[in-house]
Amino acid sequence: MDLRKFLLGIYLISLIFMAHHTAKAIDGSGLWLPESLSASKTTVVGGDVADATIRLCVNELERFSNCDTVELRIVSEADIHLQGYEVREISPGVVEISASQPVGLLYGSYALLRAEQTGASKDISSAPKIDHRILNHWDNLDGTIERGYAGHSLWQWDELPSELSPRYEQYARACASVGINGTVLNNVNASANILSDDYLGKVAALADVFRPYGLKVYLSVNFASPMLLDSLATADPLDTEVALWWQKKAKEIYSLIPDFGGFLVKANSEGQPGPCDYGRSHAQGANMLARALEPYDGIVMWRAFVYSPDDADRAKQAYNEFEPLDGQFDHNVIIQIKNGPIDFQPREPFSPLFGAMPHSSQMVEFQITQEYLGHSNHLAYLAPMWKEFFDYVDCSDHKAIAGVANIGDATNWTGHPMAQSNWYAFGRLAWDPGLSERDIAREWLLQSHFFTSDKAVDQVTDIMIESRECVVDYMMPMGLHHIFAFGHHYGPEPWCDVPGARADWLPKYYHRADKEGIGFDRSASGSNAVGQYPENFASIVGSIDTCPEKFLLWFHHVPWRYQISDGRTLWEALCEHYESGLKKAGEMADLWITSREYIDPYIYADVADRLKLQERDAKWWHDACLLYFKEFSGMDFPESVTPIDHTLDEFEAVNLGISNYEAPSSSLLNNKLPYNK
Ligand code: BDP
Repeated sequence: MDLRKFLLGIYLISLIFMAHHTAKAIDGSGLWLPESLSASKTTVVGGDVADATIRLCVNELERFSNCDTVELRIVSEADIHLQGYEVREISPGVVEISASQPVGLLYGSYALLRAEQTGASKDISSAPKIDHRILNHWDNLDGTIERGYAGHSLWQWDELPSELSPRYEQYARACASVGINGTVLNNVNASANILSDDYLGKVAALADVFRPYGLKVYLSVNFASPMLLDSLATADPLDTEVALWWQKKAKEIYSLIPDFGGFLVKANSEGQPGPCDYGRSHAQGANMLARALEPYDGIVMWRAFVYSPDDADRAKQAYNEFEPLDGQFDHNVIIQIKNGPIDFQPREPFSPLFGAMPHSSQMVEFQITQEYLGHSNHLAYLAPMWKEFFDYVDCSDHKAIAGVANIGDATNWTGHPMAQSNWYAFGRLAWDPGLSERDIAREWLLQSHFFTSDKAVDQVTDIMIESRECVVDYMMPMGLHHIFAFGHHYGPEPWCDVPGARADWLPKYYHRADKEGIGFDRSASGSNAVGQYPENFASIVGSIDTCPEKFLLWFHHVPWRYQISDGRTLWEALCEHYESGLKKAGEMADLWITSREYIDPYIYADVADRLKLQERDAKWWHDACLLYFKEFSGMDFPESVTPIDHTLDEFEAVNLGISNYEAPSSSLLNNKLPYNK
């Protein structure tokens, strides 16, 4: 061949390769997964080379590890915990990974790749602290995602089962790389259709893609499915026909998906059907389903997110309803409890149900999607929030843990590029709640393809670590909660009144601002929600004088002139928190700018724009809330407060008019907010 043509060919191929490589590096589609190819040789020792999971290990290691040789070894269960692994560098360039199951080898392989990418030691021995580490997708069958801010659902129901998007496998790979081993595919506000023959075939196709990655499929089910799908007269859990219907359904599911994980159920909550419709208890409902799944080792995750409009304090209701049922649940039922007693607020104390049902299995549900933390517009690294929960609640005897996913079909998966870190951190903490939020942030930063130099790592780690407290400060400091705009939960509306709406869906129910003070009195002389907590916690938060500032307005109605321990009045302290949130949001944006040279230009620009928007939203929260609360406090702003150039009326007139599955665009916000006008 003509040498010039040959060289031109090579040149073109390398251009294509570079373009491809660069494109992947900047659009966020590659997540934290390794991308640079290497040429290691992998030897399989003592494992079944035909096993699909072992084949995956070989494939990942041969493509991405920089070791000369990696030996994979299956050992006995007595030596290594079921899903655990041991990685040992036995001589320079030669690493051995041992596990008792193929999936352990897979986790060990990803641990080795992680160590290589982050420069950590290659001698690692690890086993998950919690068996089932599950993502909950609130995806509807029409492709929308409830509280999803990264586009539409990943699941292309119209194309399944015949067409399989390559993203399904990439999703499973990302999950497995951080140890996530379960996924609930559909919204807890479940359509009964997910259990139709048609949809089960589609679900089975996804399960087939996920299986080699150790990722089990679960489904959210509608408790009234027997009525909705097959016109049974009732869904009463004690009705024999109903129980039989579920048994047959379970048999059908397991014939298609032999390793199906089980059901997630939202019952008698926010209008969903459930056993209480027939005068039966949550335990009777859950057990009926659990017995249908029992022969196949399936589990039921039964949510404790229940509250009714007429009870005095919503924060007490899950406990009131579930604690008396302790001991009545079958062994394969796990009570799935949100981390806090209300609803995924930027800060809540832990739910008092944890630890209060010693004879029942419990699991925590976190929300990774930022329904209440600025959607995909705001940077909020959530590991510090989850660690705060683990500081109070010991999950070591929990069998499972769930996180409501922030994943959609957006090119970068999570909308905000930095929100990938929350998917990552959820997986890492689900594996080991003892890991530190800072270490996880650094790990993610070093593996994400956004940063062109390790120099960015320190600065951006600081941004991440501060970010959640920053959001708390500019939105709802000192224990304030749920003062969001109605419906979409973006932006402030402490004044919100919706005629006919349930009181417990409105901010005034929660902040209770009046001429005397602000906050919800949950002390012994108030709703006595503190009485549901263990004595060592209750005695501290129960008194206005010892309650930590971060929970003060959660547990107490505090007079505006109340002296906080350092001599400031409550009003001054509240103003300072809003001010500090605003300041921190500005600092995050500035720090990002100073890291510019170490950040991929596309990601740099995208995040810089979002940080600017976040800073303006922080000003919006600051201005609107301070003006509103000032009407009650009747006190002036301290001098430190950044001037507010707009009136409360202008903020009250803001109406974004968006649904519960979109983040407002910056042009919508520019248009609706009083700034720039
Ligand atoms: C709330 C959401 C709502 C969910 C509900 C739940 O606003 O969309 O359906 O929780 O968890 O946070 O069931």
